[in-house]
Amino acid sequence: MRRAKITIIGAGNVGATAAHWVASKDLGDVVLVDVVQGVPQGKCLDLTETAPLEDIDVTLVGTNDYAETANSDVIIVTAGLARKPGMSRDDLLLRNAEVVSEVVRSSTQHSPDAFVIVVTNPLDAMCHVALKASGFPSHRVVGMAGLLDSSRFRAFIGMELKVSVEDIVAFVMGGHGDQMVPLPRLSSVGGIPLTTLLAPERIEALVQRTRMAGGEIVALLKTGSAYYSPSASAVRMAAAYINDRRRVIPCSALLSGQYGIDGLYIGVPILLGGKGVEQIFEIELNQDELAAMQRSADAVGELVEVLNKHGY
Ligand code: TXD
Repeated sequence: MRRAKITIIGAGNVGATAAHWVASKDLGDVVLVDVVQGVPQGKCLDLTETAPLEDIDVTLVGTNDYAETANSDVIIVTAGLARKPGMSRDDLLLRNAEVVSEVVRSSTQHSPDAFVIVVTNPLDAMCHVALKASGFPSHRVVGMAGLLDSSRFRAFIGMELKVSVEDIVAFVMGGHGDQMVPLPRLSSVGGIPLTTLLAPERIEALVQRTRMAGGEIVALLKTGSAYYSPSASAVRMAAAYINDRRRVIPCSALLSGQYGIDGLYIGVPILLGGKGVEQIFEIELNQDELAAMQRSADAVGELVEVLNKHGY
């Protein structure tokens, strides 16, 4: 059987760590691409030299040439600038649109059947850029954000209740940014509603921390943004596709009327399997939650308008 081939574009913190997760999970062969000469090659060589220690057989190739990515099953897009302290995700918009457009066009030419996972910020807007640059159907272009945001929410609930994160389901929808929509009402611990386990003000504090979790790490690191959990989330999504896991997870997907939103990428629960986005779940939201989704969609819509004006 042919091994899965996973192209990761951007050999920075998220991209290189994603390569590490792919290798450590033996998920498939990796091609790591960057504009910077030597860095993807050096990082892949270093990872290759861990293979004897970790007892893994994956091949890792670092390159600056998209020809090497040909016939990839999955393309993970992390190329771009990371947020600096004080910089909003939206400041990155046009700079990263240029990068994402270029790298998606170059990579999808060589892998016309690939599943594209966008990681670069501002996330939901970059999904639009990737969709257009690839010309792919929308079920093969998704964004990674909700899985990370819900993992952060789960981690914070676990820390608060001192219980295993394994038993925690935390629900986060909406755009990736300050407008995300964590839903405590649909979150639970071992099947017990979160709202019966914690006081409303504690839940609100955890929700706020989840909203600001990316910024919390930027403020601590000072020279970059989070990368362990973002890369792990992207690789989980790649695994769901490659192994046809049919997982139900939040991802940024193109909506066509669900939640009253049409033609915008936004975080929603999807069924992620071997065909990509196989279903978008439209769950019942109360009025406040729907309004929060709409605010989130408006924020994404504004960015998409700017992108459209600039030809992306
Ligand atoms: O939840 C999420 N979606 C995110 C998104 C969570 C964390 C990080 N998120 C975003 O991912 C972040 O805001 C950035 O937009 C990307 C990548 O973050 P990372 O921390 O990996 O940034 P780095 O370390 O600066 O790496 C970016 C790499 C770097 O090696 C550049 O040389 C490369 O991208 N780069 C390119 N590669 C190929 N082609 C082009 N044109 C290019 N431009 C830059």
